[in-house]
Amino acid sequence: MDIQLWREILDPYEQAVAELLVKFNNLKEEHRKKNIYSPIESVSGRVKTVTSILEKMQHKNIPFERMEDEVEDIAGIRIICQFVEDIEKVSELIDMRTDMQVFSKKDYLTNKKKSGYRSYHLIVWYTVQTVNGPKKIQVEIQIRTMAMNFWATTEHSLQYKYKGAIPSHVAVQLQKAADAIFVLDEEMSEVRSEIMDAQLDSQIQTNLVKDILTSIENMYKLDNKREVIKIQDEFYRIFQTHDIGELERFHKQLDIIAEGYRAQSIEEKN
Ligand code: 0O2
Repeated sequence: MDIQLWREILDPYEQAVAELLVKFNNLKEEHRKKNIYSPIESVSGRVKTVTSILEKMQHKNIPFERMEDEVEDIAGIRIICQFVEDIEKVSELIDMRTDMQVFSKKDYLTNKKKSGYRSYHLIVWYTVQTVNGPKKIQVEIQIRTMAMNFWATTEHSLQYKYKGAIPSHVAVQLQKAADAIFVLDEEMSEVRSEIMDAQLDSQIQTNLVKDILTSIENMYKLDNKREVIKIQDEFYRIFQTHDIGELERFHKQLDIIAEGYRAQSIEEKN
């Protein structure tokens, strides 16, 4: 096989990863804009390297003609969550989608791997549009918490270092670390609602401040500059009180004032 053929095979997988990154980041962004807690903390993706594909084929005795059917993770998306509970939520969001079809699930949360690995894997069908028409490919979506990801990333590097034969004393240490990660995730779950509330408050404040400043800027463009400077000073005063309720009231008042400014400006133009 020559290099050109590999590129041709892998191109649709590159495309799928790029598209899915945009889609999952949009999903996260949509939550943020609507002031809803996002179960997605971050998303990354990769196309498996040729070396890694060949190693897997060799390890599992997969003939070349079966590669695209049997190497399920040529395209891989990793979704990182803050809490274990978010993993199920993300999985439900994926189940609801019509642009990908889940056809297999691997639950390494309830059944952790011998290595200590914990994660939730979905294999989905995803169709990319290519110059040769639509191509349906498999994508592996790994969903795990930040803590699980920390463990998996570290262990993966060690697997690479020891070429899959991690010495037993290191494996024992990794098992202990995996147990500690499990406890950490459980403890974080206990303060989940408190953390979520704090994050939502901060998100609401960020969106409010952005809206208020846009309003002030728009009013400034419509003249009455001295008045608008007074409004801005009032905003800074309220901002310093750290009172979201006050900020919300100010935002509502500002909407009414801005509406008045707009009406006045239309009248003046006519
Ligand atoms: P890379 O470099 O991430 O591409 P199976 O025969 O079903 O047990 P299979 O087909 O590899 O094995 O599927 P599985 O177990 O769902 O694993 C797919 C991917 O999950 C792996 O891809 C890893 O990314 C991750 N994974 C699975 N087990 C472990 C583990 O013990 N430790 C770590 N760190 N990651 C794991 P690749 O091809 O191994 O690697």
